[in-house]
Amino acid sequence: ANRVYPDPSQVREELIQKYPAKVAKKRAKSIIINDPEIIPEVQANVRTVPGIITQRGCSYAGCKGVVLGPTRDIVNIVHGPIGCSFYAWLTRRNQTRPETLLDENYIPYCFSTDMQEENIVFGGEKKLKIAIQEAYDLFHPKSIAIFSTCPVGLIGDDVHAASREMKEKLGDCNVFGFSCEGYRGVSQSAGHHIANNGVFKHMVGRNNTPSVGKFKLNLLGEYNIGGDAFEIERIFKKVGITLVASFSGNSTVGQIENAHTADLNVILCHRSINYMGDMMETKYGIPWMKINFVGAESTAKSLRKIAEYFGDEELKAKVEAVIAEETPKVKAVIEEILPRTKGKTAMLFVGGSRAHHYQDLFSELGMTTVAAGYEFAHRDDYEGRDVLPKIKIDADSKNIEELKVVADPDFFNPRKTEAELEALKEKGLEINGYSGMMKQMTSKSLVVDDLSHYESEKLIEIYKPDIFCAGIKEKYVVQKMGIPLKQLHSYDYGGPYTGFEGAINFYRDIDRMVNNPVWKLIKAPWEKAGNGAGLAASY
Ligand code: CFN
Ligand code: HCA
Repeated sequence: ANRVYPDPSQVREELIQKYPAKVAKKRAKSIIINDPEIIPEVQANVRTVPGIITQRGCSYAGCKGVVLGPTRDIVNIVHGPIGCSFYAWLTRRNQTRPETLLDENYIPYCFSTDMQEENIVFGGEKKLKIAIQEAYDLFHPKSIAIFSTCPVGLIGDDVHAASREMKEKLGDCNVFGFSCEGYRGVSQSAGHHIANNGVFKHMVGRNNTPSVGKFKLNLLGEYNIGGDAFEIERIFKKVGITLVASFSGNSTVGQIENAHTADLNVILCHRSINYMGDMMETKYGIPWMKINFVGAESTAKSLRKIAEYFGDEELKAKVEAVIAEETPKVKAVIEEILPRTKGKTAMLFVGGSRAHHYQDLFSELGMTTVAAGYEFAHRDDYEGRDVLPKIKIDADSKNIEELKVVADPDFFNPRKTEAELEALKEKGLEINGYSGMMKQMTSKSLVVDDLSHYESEKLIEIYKPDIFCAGIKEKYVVQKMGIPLKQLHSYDYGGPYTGFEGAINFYRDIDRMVNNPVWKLIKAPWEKAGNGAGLAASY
């Protein structure tokens, strides 16, 4: 446990020294030595230098896979070559639970127009319309969504016109398209934005049936990976909170169309869905607040924040009772595991929110995050929305059609007055504000945006962390270096990891990984004779 950490400025040098001068200069702006008091500026959401092996994915992934993918009763047709649909088929582990066997669930299916050279030359709209008709004839779904892949933008197929035409023709099916060509923007992040705009424009507000319940909210930025949403639903039910709609874990078209009848939006993954929170606030007067159900303490804190928002004594008492009931089980597992995990180190390089949120679970196990970063987050996710004076225009927004959202006089209903919001703020309940990753990380830890493959190998050689958290592309390379890798995207085969039960699952999985003797049987590259490990050798 008595580790000596390397000098972070030397590490930073080591990470960039092999790059050509121009690349090194650019990468240096994304490799930051943390200071939680000052919060230094991080370069984020900029183009990856071509040639660098990035962890990032594409805009289509962010739109189709991330935001729309988890809604079970939309037929999602991918307009493009078959690979784009095939490689996004069930890989994200977003689970769903139809209420009856007769309920629609298209998540297990893989729909594609299977674009060929002929369509590239002569256009693919005709084929797309035939595909929409075929899906309709086979399934009679409520909704069909069309997703553009790179070639669609290059040849100029108009998926929106095709969707409008087919919507008119079919009559009882909502058909809409997304211009989420993979190359748009700099990462998945652009796809989130495109998805938010489309869902808001084509789905939210279509069903005005008032929702029932005393405390009605929407859960935004939760995608039911490994069953996370099931655990959150269990807790909401226990405390008496009504979940009107989820964006979009375990969700249905009906929920999303009715979402504007809720009283509050709570946001878990701010990166992927903040646009929706803002647009719903402007049009319907529904305030949003950041919560976090990753980590037992964060879960308790978030429940208290929600109860405080509604200001109802009965709800507050219920929340306290549930926390009191659930916490001892969590504490007992921590007590058992802590002696084996305390003092160990972790690195987290994931997406746009988990590299921050999962640090809570590690600190509950007494583990320190020595380096972390997002693949595609923006400066506010690092520095905190409250730190930045004014959020800069997103680099990925340049390609995105911005919706002109205005208040709907029939539905605009400010759920809290200015004075009430002010009073909540005084209690430390920030509405529309939150802190980013850096405020929570220790001084001198490393924060690296859009980590490259090369940099990840260097970091591992230098720090030899006890666990590395990333995705499938990193997993086996890192494990061959003798370091266990936990996938924080798919959770490998595990989960749920949210809420109280989820925290327990996570502690047990991490204990099994970091204390597994198998890693000592592997010779890491730096342990092999004649394989100099650079800076690592001096620590
Ligand atoms: S489920 Fe979310 S939590 S939505 Fe986002 S930023 Fe991805 S798919 Mo992978 S696991 Fe990851 Fe986050 Fe939000 Fe997932 S950290 S990269 S686009 N993400
Ligand atoms: C995506 C989805 C992904 C990929 C995960 C990974 C996910 O970005 O396209 O790289 O292992 O969570 O499934 O982030």
